[in-house]
Formats: sequence, C-alpha cells, structure tokens
Amino acid sequence: MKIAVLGGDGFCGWPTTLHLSNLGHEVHIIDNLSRRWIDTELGVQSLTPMDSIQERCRIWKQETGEKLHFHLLDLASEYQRLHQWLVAERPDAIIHFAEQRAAPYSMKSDRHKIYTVNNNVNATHNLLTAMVESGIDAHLVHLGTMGVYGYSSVGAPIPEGYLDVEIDTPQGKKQQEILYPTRPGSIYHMTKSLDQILFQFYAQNDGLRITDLHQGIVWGTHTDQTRRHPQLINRFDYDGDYGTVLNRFLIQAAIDYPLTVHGTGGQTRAFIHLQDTVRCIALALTDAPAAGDKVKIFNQMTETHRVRDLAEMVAGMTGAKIAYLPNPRKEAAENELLVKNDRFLSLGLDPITLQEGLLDEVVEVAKKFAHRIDRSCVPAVSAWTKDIANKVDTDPEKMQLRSVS
Ligand code: NAD
Ligand code: USQ
Repeated sequence: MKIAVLGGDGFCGWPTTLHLSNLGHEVHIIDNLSRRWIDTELGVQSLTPMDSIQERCRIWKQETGEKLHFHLLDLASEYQRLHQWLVAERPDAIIHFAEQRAAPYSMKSDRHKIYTVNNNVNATHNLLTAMVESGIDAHLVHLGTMGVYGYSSVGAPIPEGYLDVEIDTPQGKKQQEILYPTRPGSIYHMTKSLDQILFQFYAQNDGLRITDLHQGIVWGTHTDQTRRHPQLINRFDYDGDYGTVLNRFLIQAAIDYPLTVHGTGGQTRAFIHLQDTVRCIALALTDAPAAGDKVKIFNQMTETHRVRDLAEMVAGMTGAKIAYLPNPRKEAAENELLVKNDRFLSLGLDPITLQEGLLDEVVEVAKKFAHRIDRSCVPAVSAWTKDIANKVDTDPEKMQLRSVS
C-alpha cells in the first residue's frame, strides 16, 4: 500500500513509519516538525540523541534500500497544500498521529490551550474535508486516547467505543448504541473527544472509512527497526510536560531523582509498549471498515496499572526513592479501570508485558543516556487550575522522601 503517516517524525509516528516500510509499504511522512519547535520553546531535548528527519530517512535507505518520503506540511494551516498532496499521491491508507499530544502542555496557559485546540481540531477537520474533496477512498486510522472515556470508576469494563443504552420513550423502552460518553480530563484530551464527533459525522455523511484507536500510555523506546542503527533511534521525552509517567520513572531512577508520584498515586491508567503500538497499527490496517460503516473503535492498550504500583515496581528494581507530591492536575485521586481490548487480541496481538521489558529499558536507554538529562526539566509544573498552581510545590529539595526496601 501507499501509506501517509501524518506526524511521522514523532515518538509513535517514526517507529510506525519504519515498521510499515519494513513490511513493504511505500511510506510518506507528513509533519510540520512542530514537536521539535516545542522542545526549543520548553528548553528541553529528547533523552536520546535524535537526528533530523531527513538524516533519519537517509539512514533507513542506506540500511534497507527502502526510500521514505518526507513532506514538510502543517495540516492545521495549509489546507490547500494538503488537498493538492492527496490529489497527487492518492494514498491507500492514512495514519493520523499529527496532534499536540501532551496534557500538561495543553494546560500551561491560555495560549497553550488555544494552540492545542486550533492545531488538533483543525488538523483533523482539514484532513477529513480534504479526503472528501479529493475523492480518495483511503482508510483513515487515527490515534485517539483512552482518556476520552474519563477515569470515573464506573465498575464495568470500558467497551470499545460504543455503549448499548436503553431509552424510555412514549412507546416504551428502546435500545440504542451510542458513542461512549466522553469525560476528558485536560484540554488535550478534550480535542480527542471533539475528533470523535468529527469522525462520526464524516463516516455517516460521506462514507469515509475510519478507524479510531483509543490508545493508552505508550512506554518504551525501541522497536525492532529503530534498533537497526544508532541514528534510527526514537525520541524519548522525560520532561514535566511531555514525559509520560512510566518513561519518567525510568529516567528518574537512572539519575537518582526521587520518583515523582502525583498525590497518592492511586490513578489507574492503561499502558502499551511501543512495539505493540506499531503492531496494532499494522493490524488495524488489515481490518478496515467498509464505506457506510460506523467508525471502528479499538482500545489500543494491553494492561492497566496504578501509578504508585509502577513507582514501587521501578523502585524495587533500581533502589530509587519515591516522592509523593502535591498533584498539579485536577483528577480523581484514586480510580479503578477495567478495559476491553478483545478486538486486537482477536486479530492476533501477543502483548509485551511490563515485567518483561522494564529492566531492559532501564539499562539500555535510561542509564545509557543519563548524561543528557537536565534535572531542572524533570518537575511537572503545569497546574490544571490557578488554585492548584498556588499549592503545587515542585522543588525536589522539599519533597517528602520515602525509602523503598
Ligand atoms: P509526538 O508529539 O511525539 O508526535 C506528533 C507529531 O505530529 C510530531 O512530530 C509533530 O511535529 C507532528 N504534528 C503536530 N501537529 C502537526 C500539524 N498541525 N501538522 C503536521 N504535523 C504535526 O506525539 P506521539 O507521542 O508520537 O503521539 C502521536 C499520537 O498518538 C498523538 O495524536 C497522541 O495523541 C496519540 N497518543 C500518544 C500516546 C503516548 O503515550 N505517546 C498515547 C496515546 C495516544
Ligand atoms: N503522573 C505522575 N507522575 C508523573 C507524571 C504523571 O504521578 O511524573 C500521573 C498523572 O498525574 C496521571 C498519570 O500519571 O494520573 C498519567 O500521566 P501521563 O503524563 O503519563 O499521561 P497522560 O497525561 O494521560 O497522557 C499520555 C499521553 C497522551 C495520551 C495519554 C493516554 O501524553 O498523548 O493520550 O497518555 S491515556 O492516559 O490513556 O489517556
């Protein structure tokens, strides 16, 4: 297939590009490199040394003989160029990763809120309308988030996207299938909820074939392809805005920084290893909906864990200390999380578990690149409300430390 990977320079997009190229597909990366600019804005850099996208593509060609095509394009503001590109290239499938993806970044200030909404909603809507206008019949696979469901401890497993409900009508009770009600916990997660409505409309009105992958938190760095050459290495974020919880704990342990648990650490979240992410995307491509079908939704996660249990696990493996900090976010202090993921399992996914991969990650990545870490970028300082901002103390010297045996 000819496949467009939108956001193909990012943490999930780059290894997906390599995985699909390795499977024999012709891959085109579209990216505006905004993520690299945000690194500059925040004064942070990937833990792993990352080459330019052009250099990465050159090395892949050198290693495999396969050409990757890179197009510098902003999906949110360059509609005409996007439309022309689709008309000229007519991809068979489009994987859409190209959004501002950090919840803390989206909550930093009014400017960051506006940027995140404008970027994410316009990128998705421009893409959908350009697909209709250009008349292409590509399968669109979008990276959504588990966070659209919210974390309210319903007690029942979260289904894959849709909920069967019974409605009282004057004629009696009627069954209906609805999109699972969204309950986003940040501006970023809210944009993913808005994306869902855009997809529902375009599938129903224009017959677009769309799969939405509600992905959990991705951990890990390497895939089989990124290991092939040092210059193919993936990015790895550890800072307070873009670093996700488990990846952060791993590097904190490597530099003897207390593991930064927010609140009691009672938040339960869904996780997936990066290698499984790229496998899931390839599997989703083999199971496209037909024109006129509703949006196909998969829960792309393999296990759930409580944040404090993850901290205990990493501390147990490394001897790190744990710091229980005031939570900069407005979120439930404790929640249960049961999730259905039958669809990917039935397509043949054989998940990598945390227990299997964690130690490798600490040694292979966190310790190897520890010298590149700027400790001042570790604290999470983005507060969800002004009240919380007044209470959050991010100074590590004042942290309450607890040794773990
Ligand atoms: P990332 O920030 O590393 O990559 C996103 C890429 O998209 C970047 O290279 C960026 O430059 C590009 N981009 C952003 N806006 C663009 C625009 N308007 N036009 C063109 N390119 C644009 O993020 P990631 O971690 O790779 O996440 C990819 C997708 O997966 C996101 O949509 C995210 O919401 C979703 N997701 C990620 C995780 C995770 O743990 N990383 C978990 C669940 C879902
Ligand atoms: N947390 C800590 N300590 C930290 C960092 C985070 O306790 O140092 C806690 C947070 O308070 C939160 C949980 O860990 O309760 C998860 O935070 P996270 O930053 O790892 O994940 P999140 O903000 O939810 O966002 C990430 C990705 C996003 C994706 C989402 C999937 O950045 O793109 O959509 O995971 S999910 O969480 O399933 O919605």
